[in-house]
Amino acid sequence: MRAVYAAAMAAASAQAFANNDFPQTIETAEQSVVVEQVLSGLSIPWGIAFLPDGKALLTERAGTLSLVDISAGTRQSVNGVPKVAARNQGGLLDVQLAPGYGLDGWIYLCYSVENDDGLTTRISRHQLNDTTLDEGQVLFTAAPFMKTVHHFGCRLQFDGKGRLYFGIGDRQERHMSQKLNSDNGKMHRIGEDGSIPEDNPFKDAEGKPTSIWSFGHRNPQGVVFQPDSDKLFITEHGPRGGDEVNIIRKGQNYGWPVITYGREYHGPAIGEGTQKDGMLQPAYQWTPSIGPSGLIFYTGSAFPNWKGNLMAGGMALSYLSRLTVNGDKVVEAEKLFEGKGWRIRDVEQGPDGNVYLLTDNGWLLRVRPS
Ligand SMILES: [Ca+2]
Repeated sequence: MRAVYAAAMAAASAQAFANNDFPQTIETAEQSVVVEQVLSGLSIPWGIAFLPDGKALLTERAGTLSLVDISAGTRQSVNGVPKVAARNQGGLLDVQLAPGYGLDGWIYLCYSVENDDGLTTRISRHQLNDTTLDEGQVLFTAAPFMKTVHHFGCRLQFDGKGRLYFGIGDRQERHMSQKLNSDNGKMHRIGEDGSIPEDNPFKDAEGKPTSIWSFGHRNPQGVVFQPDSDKLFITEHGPRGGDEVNIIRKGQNYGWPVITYGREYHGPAIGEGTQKDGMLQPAYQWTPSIGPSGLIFYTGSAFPNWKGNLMAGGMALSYLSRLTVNGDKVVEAEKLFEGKGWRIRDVEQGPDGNVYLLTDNGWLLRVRPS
């Protein structure tokens, strides 16, 4: 028995060792790829955004923003990052460039902050001078602050028409997702300057529009527009099972916690089943949960067979989910890099058309054609 155990451990550690060797050539359904390590030693890298000069900004959840020289494989710390509350799932989360970055220079950050009432998610924008961020402008602070340390959202996506979209999780108070009097459990839409668009679907008690764009969400993560359509795709974390891809439509209810394909972590069903009138169905659902993170539509020319596919990072099941979309449905799914043990926290397409991954091992990886 002991010998069997020792052999199993040796095999496991040999595999783990092999998984840490780069570059690696990996066969996938469509083609052979090479995975290279650009950076290692990061602490829960959470988001990456490529600058026009080919460098990138990279967040680590504990609160560090770095300027990465991708070709040299080096990074410099950026000063002036807002103070974040790095507690459990909270901390410095996403980074995005304004669509007009080349002209206006705005860099958007999303992170958790704390006061006496608890924590919440905040978005601000800043100018980067050399390696220092200015004080910037706070654009959005989700209400209310809460003592829980989970389900903050928050990935940022622009539509290129002056609007910024992002999700805020239910903060583990699931009833909030169905009520329009809090920001939790919602997708939001604000102006690039933080203003609330007049044509948003819901009004507050005083008749003013709110930032809420859709509701009934558990913990939205990836947010991306489909190229050549106006469809907004998101991923969200289910409970045990029932992680979802949703196509977001203005003012609609996505069901949580009334309908879900997931269950309580201790086993029982949640809510009223999987379908209900007035609540939209997901375009796809993962059971068991993959723990989706960053999300892109691949548009590059480096991988012609992946063009137009959704790619969702998976943390719980440690693979990159490549999804073929047809209309409003996901019709095919491939598990890329399964069995490697890479918890994939973010996925981005580089200006070179290669695919970049952030993993909880503390790596920035480049995936290129072999
Ligand atoms: Ca749902």
